[in-house]
Amino acid sequence: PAIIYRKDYRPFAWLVPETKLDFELGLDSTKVTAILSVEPNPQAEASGRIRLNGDGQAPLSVKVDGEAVNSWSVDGEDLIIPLSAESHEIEIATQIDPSANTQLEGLYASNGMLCTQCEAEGFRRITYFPDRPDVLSIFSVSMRGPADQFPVLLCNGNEVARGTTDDGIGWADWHDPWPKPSYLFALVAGNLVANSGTFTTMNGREVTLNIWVRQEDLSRTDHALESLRKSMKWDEEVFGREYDLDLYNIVAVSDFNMGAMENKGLNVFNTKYVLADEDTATDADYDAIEGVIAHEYFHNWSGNRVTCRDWFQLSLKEGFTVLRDQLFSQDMQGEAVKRIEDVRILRAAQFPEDSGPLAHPIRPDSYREISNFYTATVYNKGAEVIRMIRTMVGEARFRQGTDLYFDRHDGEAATCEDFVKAMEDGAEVDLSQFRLWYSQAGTPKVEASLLHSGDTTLLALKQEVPDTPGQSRKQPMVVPLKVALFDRDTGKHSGEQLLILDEAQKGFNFTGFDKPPILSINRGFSAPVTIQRDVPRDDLVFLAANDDDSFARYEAMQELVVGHLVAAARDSLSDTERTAGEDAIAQAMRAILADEALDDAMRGELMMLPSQTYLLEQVARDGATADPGTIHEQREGLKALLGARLAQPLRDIYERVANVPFNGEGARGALKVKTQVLTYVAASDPETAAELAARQYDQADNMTDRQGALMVLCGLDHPERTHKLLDFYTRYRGNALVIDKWFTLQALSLHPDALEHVKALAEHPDFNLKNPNRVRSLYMAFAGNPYAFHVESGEGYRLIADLILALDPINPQTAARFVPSLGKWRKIEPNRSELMRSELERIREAAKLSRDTYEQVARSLD
Ligand code: B3K
Ligand code: ZN
Repeated sequence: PAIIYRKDYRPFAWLVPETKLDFELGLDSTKVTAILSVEPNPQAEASGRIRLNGDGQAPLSVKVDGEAVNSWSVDGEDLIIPLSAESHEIEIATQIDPSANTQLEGLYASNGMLCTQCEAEGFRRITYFPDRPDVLSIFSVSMRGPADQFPVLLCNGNEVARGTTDDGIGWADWHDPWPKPSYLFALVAGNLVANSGTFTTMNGREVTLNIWVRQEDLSRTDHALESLRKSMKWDEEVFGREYDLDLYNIVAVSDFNMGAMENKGLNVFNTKYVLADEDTATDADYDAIEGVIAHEYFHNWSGNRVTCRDWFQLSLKEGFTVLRDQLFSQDMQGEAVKRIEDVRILRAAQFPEDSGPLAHPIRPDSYREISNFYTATVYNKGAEVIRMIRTMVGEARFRQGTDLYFDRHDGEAATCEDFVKAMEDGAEVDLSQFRLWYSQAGTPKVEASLLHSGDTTLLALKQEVPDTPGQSRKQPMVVPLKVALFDRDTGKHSGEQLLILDEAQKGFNFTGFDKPPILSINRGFSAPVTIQRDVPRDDLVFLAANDDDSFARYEAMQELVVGHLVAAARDSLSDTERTAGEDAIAQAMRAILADEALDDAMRGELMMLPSQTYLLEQVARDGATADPGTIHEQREGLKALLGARLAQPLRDIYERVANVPFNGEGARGALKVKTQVLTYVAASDPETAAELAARQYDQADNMTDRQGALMVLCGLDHPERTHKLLDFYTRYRGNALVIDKWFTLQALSLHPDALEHVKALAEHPDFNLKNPNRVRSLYMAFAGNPYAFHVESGEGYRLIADLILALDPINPQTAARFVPSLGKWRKIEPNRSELMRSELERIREAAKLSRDTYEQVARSLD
């Protein structure tokens, strides 16, 4: 497949001021008539024809200015119509089969309803159109279909009229006053009910809010509705953004390729990010719903009012909107814990991407299939990059920058460069060198060392941006680092400072210390870099107990454990060092358990050991390879050791938190700590853990408790495991989202037979390759279970490769998402590495591979 380059961008030759769409709806056959009013684009080179994108269809008829034309031709999937350089009306009829659309792109059937997904290039599967984000049009839509099947008919914007004919055909006309690109188009037809409410905007506009679901799900929509209201209010207060229609519809569908979609006035959501009640959703589920509802709402400005010029600019809307949703959730859920969670996600998903074969800058230079670039780099690193600007200029100037950006580019399709320029002008800052964050891939490494003499300490910083595919010899970046220096005697620091490292090496002097101070660096994770430093263990123990920056406190604990486990996994620990490391970690953990000033939500974070995936990345640093088996053993060994040594304090704390009533003060933190404690007990004393977990399961009055208990039981070879899994299945049978959890818990488990369990679950009657949530619940969980996925025989790799091959013809976008798990092969020890690589080769050899999967496999093998 052809490679598309950012440098090749040209504006489209035509403008499409208006688009009229007519749908005759049916699950198996929908007829679409599109009327496009077009005129030559004065900003582009004139052309004697118009190219309209299509995908998998043929025109039934083509008319220009009311006259049928036969002179059209097809080039690849596109339709080419000869056209003189003046205004015209083009009318095209097509017919599609939504039931046969298993890719879930374009118009498709789900559970008897019809819905759409158009970003990035799905609209061309509905009708021929210039399907690119820089062509903005005003859409009017008419639709009709059997009223009993589709009593609710929704589209973007406002409903103009609706009715039912005598012969039972329901119809509706919709109009969206805001010009938009085709990727924001949406249509929904089905038997749905709404949880409705209102929101009054800061200028007094009353907006009707609807959360549309199937009747049986209605009782689980209050949280989504409330989250929407909070998002609308917050965006007014914090970014000055007001909603711009009288209606905001959200529809939940159970077959969906990702989380949700920000279509103008008609968001389509995965049920996973809408439905919640205490019996079926965990605290984490509640938070995720709030975050995704906010994210899609915030897109109304960062994405819809100001959209992207081309798909290389994706981070313009996604990076910025992720930052906006993170800041919102920090305000709703608490800043400290939210920041730690966001960094954990970045490290788990983005760092491996940045150090692997799929590394790309947040603004990529080329792609074959744009769906492959909805990545943690574009989203999460994109958010970090804008967060750094905010850190450097401060909140007030940042707001001046975003105000100018929205004002300057409202109604336009903009670029990342436009955003940076608006920031420079609005926030009054020079971002010339900072722009490198948009073009250079790879996670910068910063080396920090302290040199002390007299009363002066020199902090020496060195940075290096590693080579990535297609990019070597990189320029030094602008790295904003928040630091504080703790006085060894008083245990205090005299204020946090922001240091800007913008050269390959730079030194900073601090005076007034009799002894070498203790360095707290990259506080709040002010820059998305890895810090490398030689630091005395005792300093980390001190910071883990005392740092006043919550993130830095968490980080000190992580650094302590990572340093120890990486050395252990590399087999480079002497017996004395091993003992010293274990003692230090146990001492730090004991202090965390005992700290009465600490709230439990934060305690739960501090108790969490670095994941095996993160450890693997650290072991495989600088071209080394890692043995996942050893990492697993060492990490489990440490857990068992801590569980045994801290048995009493762990039991005490378990009893305390177990008595905090659900929904009472501090309940969320208590629930988190409770399950954390169980994971340590499970490693050191499985029999006691099974007993505690079984009781926690039985007494649970909420899903957080129940799922936590079942998670622990799933890892144990104990009869309670079987009992509770059966109970859970029976209790929640028929509730797809909870049954997804049932699959996931087994696929993610530490049980020695997890791989066998996954193979059996793939044959379970509830398993279904056509439903992305179900596929992810089993196989994404499995691919993220390092112990089971990396079994020495290579069977785990084969399982994922077989899945990719089976899923690719059904849903290529979802299939391609599994490739990166095998693409890690260069970081793994030689035997396993060879097995992984040969599975990738087997996939590449397959007869008919989608563009999605082909691109990911080819890049992974390069
Ligand atoms: N913009 C959509 C993602 C579309 C993915 C297309 N493959 C959801 C979001 O980021 O809000
Ligand atoms: Zn988004």
